Amino acid sequence: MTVAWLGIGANLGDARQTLKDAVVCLAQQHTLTVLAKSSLYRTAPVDAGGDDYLNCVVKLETRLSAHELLALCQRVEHHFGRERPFRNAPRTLDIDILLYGDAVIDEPDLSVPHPRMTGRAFVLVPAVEIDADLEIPGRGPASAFLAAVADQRIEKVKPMCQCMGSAPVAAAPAAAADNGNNIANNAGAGSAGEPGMPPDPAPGRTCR
Ligand code: A4P
Ligand code: MG
Repeated sequence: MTVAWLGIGANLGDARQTLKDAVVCLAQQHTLTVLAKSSLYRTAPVDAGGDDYLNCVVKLETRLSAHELLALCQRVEHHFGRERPFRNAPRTLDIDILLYGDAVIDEPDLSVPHPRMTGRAFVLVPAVEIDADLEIPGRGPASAFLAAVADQRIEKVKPMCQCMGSAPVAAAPAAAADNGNNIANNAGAGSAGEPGMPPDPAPGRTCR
């Protein structure tokens, strides 16, 4: 098993819904286990045009090889209508492999750690949200690169579902303590609602 990290982004169509659905789609793959997901972030396009992006980061565990994981990511992108009219074009869904264990891969179709991740707030901020001590193989702590990207606009998206609220959640102390990032702490994740979110909301309510 290898722990891998994915960067997910979208700025075309209903990006919020797509990111949510893409994480659910990943969580349903029998070849991997989603361990944690970050909050959603609204981010200014970096080296790209178009609308603001929504971005998040997912940490997972998999028995897929790095290339098999890349192929899976590309299948999921395709499923959500990804087209590539030109470089850095607005996209319905982009899933990049940020890290694959301690591997350093430099091949034509796969570079890991993702070569541009240390210069991007939309990757660093959500990754450090999940793990403040995250190490990037060959480069050092992810948090050490945050100061250099402080000028890139990024803001956490407030969850539309308020069922976690800001009030103490007596029935779910683990989920409350980790802000819902740790999928393993959330009973029913992957089958009863969004991973990282508590189980389905009351009937008639939308948890989105
Ligand atoms: N490839 C090589 N390494 C990897 C990897 N680690 N993960 C190859 C995924 N793919 C990798 O990818 C192009 C080729 O990269 C693939 O065929 C694969 O074999 P792509 O998904 O078609 O295009 P891309 O993602 O646009 O390419 P790239 O170079 O990863 O783009 P970037 O640098 O990630 O930029 N601004 C904001 N705010 N938020 C964003 O999400 N994204 C980009 C994309 C630009 N600006 C952005 C955002
Ligand atoms: Mg990509």
